[in-house]
Amino acid sequence: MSLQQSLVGRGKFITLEGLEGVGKTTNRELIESQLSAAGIDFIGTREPGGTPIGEQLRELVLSTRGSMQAETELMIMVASRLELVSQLIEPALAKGQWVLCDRYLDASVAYQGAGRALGVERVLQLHALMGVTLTPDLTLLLDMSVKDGLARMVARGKPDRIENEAVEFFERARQAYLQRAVAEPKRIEVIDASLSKDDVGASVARAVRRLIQSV
Ligand code: Z5A
Repeated sequence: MSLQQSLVGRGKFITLEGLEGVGKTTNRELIESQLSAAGIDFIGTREPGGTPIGEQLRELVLSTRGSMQAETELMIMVASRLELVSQLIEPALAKGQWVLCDRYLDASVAYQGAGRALGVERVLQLHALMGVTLTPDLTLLLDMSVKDGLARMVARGKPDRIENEAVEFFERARQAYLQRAVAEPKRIEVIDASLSKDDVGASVARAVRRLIQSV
C-alpha cells in the first residue's frame, strides 16, 4: 500500500437503485454536488456501461433489435459489471476515491432474477462464480409504484428493450428490490421516490451525510 493510500484509506461505494423513472439520474447529480461540497474525491459511473467495453455491451443489451434469451441478458449484465469493477471501481476505491454508481448488482437480482424469473440465487451464484463479490457501502433504493414510475418514463418516450416489458415484470422487480432491503437494512436505505424532488433529495442527502460522517 502506498503512503497516499494509507493516509486516505479505502473509498466508499454508493449505488442508486430502483425502477425506471424513480429519479436515479436526478439524485445522482445531487449526490455529486454533495460529495464535491464535502471535498470528497469521487467518480460517477453507471450500469450497464461505464467502460468502453461496458458501453458497447449496454448498446447491445438495451437495443430493441431482435429478441434475446433471459440468460444471455444476465450474462451481458455480469460481463459489463466485471469490466466496471475491475477497471474502474476497485482501482478507484483502492486509491481512496469514492464511487457513485447508477445501478449495480441489485439491479440484476431485481430485473433478471425476479423480473425475468431466472431466480435470485442463480443470479448471485453467477456473480460469485465470476468473482464479482464487491458489496456497496450504501445503496439508495428509490421506490415508488410501478404505474407512477412508468408514467414518468412515458413522458420521456423512446423505450429501450427492457422498458418495453409488461407491468408484471416491473412489479416482480420492485418486490425483489424491497425484499433485498428487508434482508440488508444496514446497506440498503429505501427512499419514497413518489415525493417531491426536494423531499426525495433531502432524504438522499441525509443518508449520504451519515456515510460521510461515519468516515
Ligand atoms: N438493467 C438490468 O436489467 N439489469 C442490470 O443488472 C442493470 C440494468 C444494471 C438501464 O436503463 C436498464 O438496464 C434498465 C434496467 C436494466 N432498464 N429498464 N427498464 P437506463 O440506465 O437507461 O435507465 P434507468 O436506470 O431505468 O433510469 P432512467 O430511466 O433514466 O430513470 P431515472 O434515472 O430513475 O429517473 P430520472 O431520469 O432522474 O427521472 C425521470 C423523470 O422524472 C425526469 O423527467 C425527472 O425530472 C422526473 N423526476 C425525477 N424525480 C422526480 C420527483 N421526485 N417528482 C417528479 N418528477 C421527478
